[in-house]
Amino acid sequence: MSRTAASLLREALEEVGVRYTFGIPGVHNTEIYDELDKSPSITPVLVTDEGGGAFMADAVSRSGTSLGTLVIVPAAGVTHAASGIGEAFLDGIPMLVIAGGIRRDTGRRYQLHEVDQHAILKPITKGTWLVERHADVIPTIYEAVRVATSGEPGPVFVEIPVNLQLMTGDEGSVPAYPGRVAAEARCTAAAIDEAAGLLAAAKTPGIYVGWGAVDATREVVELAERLGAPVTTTLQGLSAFPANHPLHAGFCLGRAAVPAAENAFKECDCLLAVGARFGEIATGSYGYQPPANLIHVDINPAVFSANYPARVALEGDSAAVLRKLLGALSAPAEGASRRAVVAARIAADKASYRDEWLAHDSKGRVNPARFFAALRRRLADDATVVLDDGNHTFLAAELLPIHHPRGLISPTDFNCMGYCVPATVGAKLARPDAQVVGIVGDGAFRMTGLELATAAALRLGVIVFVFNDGELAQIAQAQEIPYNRKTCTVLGPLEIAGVAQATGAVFVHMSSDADIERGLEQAFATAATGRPVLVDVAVDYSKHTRFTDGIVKTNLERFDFGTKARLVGRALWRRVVR
Ligand SMILES: Cc1ncc(C[n+]2csc(CCOP(=O)(O)OP(=O)(O)O)c2C)c(N)n1
Ligand SMILES: [Mg+2]
Repeated sequence: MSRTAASLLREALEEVGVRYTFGIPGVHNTEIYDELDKSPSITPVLVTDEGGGAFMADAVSRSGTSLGTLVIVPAAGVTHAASGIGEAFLDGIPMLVIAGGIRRDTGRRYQLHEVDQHAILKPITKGTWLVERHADVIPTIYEAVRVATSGEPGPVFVEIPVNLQLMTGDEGSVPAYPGRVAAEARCTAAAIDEAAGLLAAAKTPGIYVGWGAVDATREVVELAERLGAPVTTTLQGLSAFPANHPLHAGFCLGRAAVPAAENAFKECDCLLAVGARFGEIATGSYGYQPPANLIHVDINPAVFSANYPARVALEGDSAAVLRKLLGALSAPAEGASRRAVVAARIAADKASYRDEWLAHDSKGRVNPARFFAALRRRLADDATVVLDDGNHTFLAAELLPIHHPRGLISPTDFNCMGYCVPATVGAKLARPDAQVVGIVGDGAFRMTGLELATAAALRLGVIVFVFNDGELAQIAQAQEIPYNRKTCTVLGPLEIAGVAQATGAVFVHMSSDADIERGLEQAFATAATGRPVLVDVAVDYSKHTRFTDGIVKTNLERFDFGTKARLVGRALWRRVVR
């Protein structure tokens, strides 16, 4: 049959199960948009900026309900979207990026949007394809989706030249969609036995989980309970273990961790890491040294021994590998007693850290611990919390317990500010019946806050809390000790109420602790009516997170004597001359 590439693309996207596409039409993709308009199962979403669109697609994928997909214009759409594509790439999130392409049939040069898009996207995608014939459209999309979703997931890019979209051509023999690649354990039985032996013999075993364990929560809980082992998480993996489980110690490892996690892992003699890469943020700037008995489970073998040597490396899907491990590991005799001791210590450490925060004088502003405690009481267990990048990220990581797998999403290793507001849109589209709240710094809010207009147009009842401290705090705090001045980290004024009015969001203000309950009540009640809510939170940032203090110390210590002396000397001198 003779069909346009746009119609073939629509068929492929429907087969793959795409629910939403994000982007902006242009002359190179209006044929695709016209096809999507006819689709019974796909809704094309008009975004404010393709960068926001990419964060929305990322959040759809992180929600786990369908594959986040972009349909954008070449060149300018691609470069705008690149921040979100990069985030998905470093965070291991599947994403299908489709852009129109210039005409390949005219021989003309200097066409509109004529750049090598593949060269731009190569370092931040798992693969790129240029479709050259109508018959290749469907097989190319199926192959791109296979690559995006298998192994460690990531974004893929397909360019469809506009001449193929406009004109018909032979569709060839259309293959059936093969479906998702089955998750499996690729490790040997001997390696499983070795790991089970190490865990059974350990006196103080511990478990460290990342985003790669987010679909293996049941297995991790079973293992932790059997071993009586504490569980700590990476930033991206905060939701991979329920924070209301007694063995949940908290965020991070080492001195950048919350006290419960730092203490629970201080004497760990065998660490089981699942779906985590020991990256910079997840280790508090490499401030933690794992024990020699490190068992590392990951679907991507490249992560093994990249930063710390693994005694046993178990390749494969986390849940599949852990099921094998559970099969080989009988409960150690001391498991139950250890469990009680570990849980009691965690409970005591969590309570004293919380009390330390609640006792902190926020001088009339909103105390972060009080805010998060009140927010937690309003959230259902299966709510989605979306973070951005900044001090608020680590406050949430330390003070807001997450109860549900995929219940917290954050831009982690690409670390791209501007993620939160658009990602709340994507998360709410993906799970319309769930509560979706975003927490964003006032700096990051300026970057993509106008996507609230997209939320309003779609009648999405999301709540965005802006932590309004007037600074780029995460960096300003790191400037305090070495520089004793805040160069380019103090923000000019922004009337957040005006942004709410301009975008069609309902505005709520919280200026002190006294406003928290009333503000939350109003925000949740309004969001339930299908309107976005923008909450201006006059947050108090005068108390640092454990994470910030931990990484500052770790990094200062690591400098050689000469550098340390120069930095300390400069800081002291500035204190004198000020
Ligand atoms: C696109 C981008 N630009 C700059 C940074 C560096 N950076 C990391 S955190 C941060 C501060 C963010 O400020 P804000 O959004 O106000 O959050 P806060 O730290 O105040 O909670 C900055 C500038 C980044 N991660 N991403
Ligand atoms: Mg700020």
